[in-house]
Amino acid sequence: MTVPDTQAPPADGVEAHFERTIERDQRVEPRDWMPGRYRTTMVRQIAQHAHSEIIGMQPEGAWITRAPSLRRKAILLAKVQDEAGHGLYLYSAAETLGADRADLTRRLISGRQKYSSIFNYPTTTFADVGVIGWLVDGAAICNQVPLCRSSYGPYARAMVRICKEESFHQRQGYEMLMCLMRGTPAQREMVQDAVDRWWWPSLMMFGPPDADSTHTAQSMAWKIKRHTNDELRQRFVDMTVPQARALGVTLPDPDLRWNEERGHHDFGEIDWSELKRVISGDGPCNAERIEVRRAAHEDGAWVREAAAAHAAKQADTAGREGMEA
Ligand code: FAQ
Repeated sequence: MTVPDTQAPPADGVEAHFERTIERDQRVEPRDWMPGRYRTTMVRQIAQHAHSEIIGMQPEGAWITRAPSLRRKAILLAKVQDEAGHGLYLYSAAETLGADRADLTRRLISGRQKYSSIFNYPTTTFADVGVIGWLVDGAAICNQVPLCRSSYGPYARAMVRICKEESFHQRQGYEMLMCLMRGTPAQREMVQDAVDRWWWPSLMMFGPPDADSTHTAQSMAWKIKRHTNDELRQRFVDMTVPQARALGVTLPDPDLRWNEERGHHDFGEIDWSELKRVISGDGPCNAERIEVRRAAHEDGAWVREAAAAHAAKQADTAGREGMEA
């Protein structure tokens, strides 16, 4: 692991200062002392999040050349480009913790670091692009708005801008689906089919149930996470049901109903074995996603080499000018 966990033991009071920062809801900043496990946890979560944004460009990106109009193509290009931008903010946030970006990329393409399960499903029709905007960005917003108050400063700040853009993405997805639902019966069927395929994987984005979540308790204590996986999943269901009704689609869950007593929707059992399978590399598109990422990385080697050569030349020239002055 390249994450430096080798800081000298904290001088008296430094650990107490960290605890107080958390307790008072202040931000931990890159130069502050932090426990090695806090640093490792932050790098793990931020790197997985960055990888998700970058791999997440692929399912929708596959439709850029096949978008049904110039307007839809321009919107989709901008969205996919935003996702690349989110990945870059997040890799930069990971670097503030001492992580090395090249190393994170190696970990992703060698399967040693995870990315969100949701991006291992195929996009078989253009309606999938709308449903990703509505459900996947919708779930991402639910999960990420509380992360704007995460205890690690650079991550929390990156999340503010990311959430603004994700909200816009969610609206464009919903708008596209509205448009399709006002179209032909075949277009409405296409939307319903996409909803049927993406609903359950979207619920899995929030992670395993609380009882099986390895990191939630510690991440909540450190105020990295502000809500548990199940709390956020419930919030997403409650938020999405009325939107589905307005859209005129049926969510594929016969057990989904309002529970007056709880003040929430009840919903059916999630197939956790599917989430485990997809996380462990055996989803419908895992191999393809990694292969595409690996090829893009290898194809980009000349750009990295040229940029490094240019930087070295600039430094050399600046050094010589400095000596002559
Ligand atoms: N997929 O103990 P927990 C997006 C792993 S961005 C894969 O509950 P934690 C934007 C977890 O890492 C979507 N792995 O873990 C977009 C851990 O493994 P580890 C990404 C999963 O961290 C939209 C193990 O299982 N968002 O959509 C998943 O407390 C449209 C145990 O789990 C983020 O990354 C999963 N679904 O909670 C882009 C948000 N769930 O590391 C393009 C930030 C769990 O021990 C198009 N991350 N795992 O080997 C988080 O909020 C948290 O990390 C959770 C997981 C909630 C994802």
